[in-house]
Amino acid sequence: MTEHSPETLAQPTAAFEELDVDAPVVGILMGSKSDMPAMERAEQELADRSIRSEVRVMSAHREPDKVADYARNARLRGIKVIIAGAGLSAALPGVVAAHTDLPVIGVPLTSRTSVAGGLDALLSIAQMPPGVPVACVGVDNARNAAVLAARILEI
Ligand code: RP5
Repeated sequence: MTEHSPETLAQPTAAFEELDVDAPVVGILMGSKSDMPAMERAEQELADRSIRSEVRVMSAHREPDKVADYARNARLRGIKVIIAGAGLSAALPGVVAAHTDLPVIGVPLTSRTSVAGGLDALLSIAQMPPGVPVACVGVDNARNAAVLAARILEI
């Protein structure tokens, strides 16, 4: 019979206690607070499917270190898919994909000074170089990003 000291028994118990069953599996990012109305549709679609998500505002251009930290830590925190919406020169999804190998879904957004109805953001997200993929949904179509995330998760 194997003998267990109180110390060895305590280790698995402590590890189990650290598991957070409510931890989000999808990260929803956006470059500005002004993107929130469009991106809330992704959060709603995921909630309707009982998929846990978290919402964060961070700009690839204005807060590059914050974006890199989030992307690098996402997998360890239990995130499985990242949805990133941005307008104008929409670098956020690509920068996130540069710092993680999790699937990243980009949402090109229109904003007050968009060019050609969001074509600027659409091309910024879709035209990633080979080896650093970002999935791209339609302009302002955050709901489709959530549906695609659900399919990736097979939920
Ligand atoms: C992008 O610039 C954001 O994603 C947003 O769509 C756009 C405008 O941002 P604000 O000027 O409203 O902060 O970075």
